[in-house]
Amino acid sequence: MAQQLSRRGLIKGGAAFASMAAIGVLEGALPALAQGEEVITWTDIPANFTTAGRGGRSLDTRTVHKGTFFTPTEDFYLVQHYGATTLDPATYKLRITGLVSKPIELSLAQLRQRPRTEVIAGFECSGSSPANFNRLCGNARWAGTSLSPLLREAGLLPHAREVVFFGADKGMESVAHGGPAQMVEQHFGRSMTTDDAMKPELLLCWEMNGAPLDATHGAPVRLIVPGWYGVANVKWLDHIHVQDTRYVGRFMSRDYVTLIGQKIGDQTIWNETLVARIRVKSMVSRLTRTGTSYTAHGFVLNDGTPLKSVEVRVDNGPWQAAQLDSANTQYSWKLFTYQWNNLSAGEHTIVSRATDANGVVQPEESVLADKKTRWENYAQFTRKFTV
Ligand SMILES: Nc1nc2c(c(=O)[nH]1)N[C@H]1C(S)=C(S)[C@@H](COP(=O)(O)O)O[C@H]1N2
Ligand SMILES: [Mo]
Repeated sequence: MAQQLSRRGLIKGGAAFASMAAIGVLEGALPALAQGEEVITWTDIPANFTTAGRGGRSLDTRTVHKGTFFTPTEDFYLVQHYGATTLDPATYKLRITGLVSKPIELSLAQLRQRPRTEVIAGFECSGSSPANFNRLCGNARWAGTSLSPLLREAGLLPHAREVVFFGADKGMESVAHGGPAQMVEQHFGRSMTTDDAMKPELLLCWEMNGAPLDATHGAPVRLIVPGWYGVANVKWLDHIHVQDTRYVGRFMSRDYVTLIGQKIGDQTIWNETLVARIRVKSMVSRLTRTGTSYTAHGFVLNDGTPLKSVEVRVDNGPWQAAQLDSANTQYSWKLFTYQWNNLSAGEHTIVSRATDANGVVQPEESVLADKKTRWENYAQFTRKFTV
């Protein structure tokens, strides 16, 4: 089964992940442990599972979350379909074109003069899955300027329906719409409705975790769409185009589409939907022990809907309430901990599930059995460890 993204498409299976060029997570310093506290190693990840990353970066195969609220920038995973692009900040221009009353072109300096806003947002690549130990996610503080006032200044025309965000990165794509396949060079592009694009939380971002955005994360400017999967957060953003029809580029129609069988009465419909807002997902990411006291640390990613509960279950015991961290914000990942005492020597399992205020419960893996595509792996993730 195809499991991951590569620079040009899919790489098959876990072993090939080792040669993957598109994604890197750097092993960073562990946060200080309390006196007598030790980290328990997961046994669900093979000890010899190693991956090489781009530019000498290496993937941390054991943890996606080392206990800090913000993912250090050098630990933040990377995905780029056409490779990383370097743009010259001195000549950079952001253009807004299409169905607007006043097209806009701004230099980086002009953009940076606009009111500064910050948002804490966590996101996950929708290709993150148990096959890669769900590591393709992170949480950061992003700063830049709000998108909606700029779109308002450009003046969306009454028949504007769709806002397309193009990156400067591009690649050759095979296009066969009712004729022989042709190779066409295309920019990375993603879109959303004008209503979604006008939401106040969207950010034209030039700063990550208090430092200038780096080239791998989309410098000089990327889009941040809090509450949406990684793919919506267009890096190297240099062109926003407004139109009256849906944009159906590769990353909106061929990739990043979820096909799942849905039972409606006695019928199953095969619904294909766009990867957009993050479906509520939690995972236990770190386990520590102090004497006979154990603490599970984990996080929830979702679309910003308030959470009703996060629960943790050890072995096949009852679901127990976890504690949410006070640092959590609407669009951050939501850290949680669960503490308990005593475990018999041997193998154990631990799993978490989150429920949002609308009553949406993170499903068991079996519920997603009829999902035929590899995106949006939000099932409960059972971890294994030995004491
Ligand atoms: N221009 C551009 N933006 C992009 C991509 C890309 O290939 N090109 N990849 C997307 C995907 S699939 C993900 S998951 C996120 C990853 O963001 P990060 O590399 O900063 O973690 O960027 C998104 N933005
Ligand atoms: Mo992604």
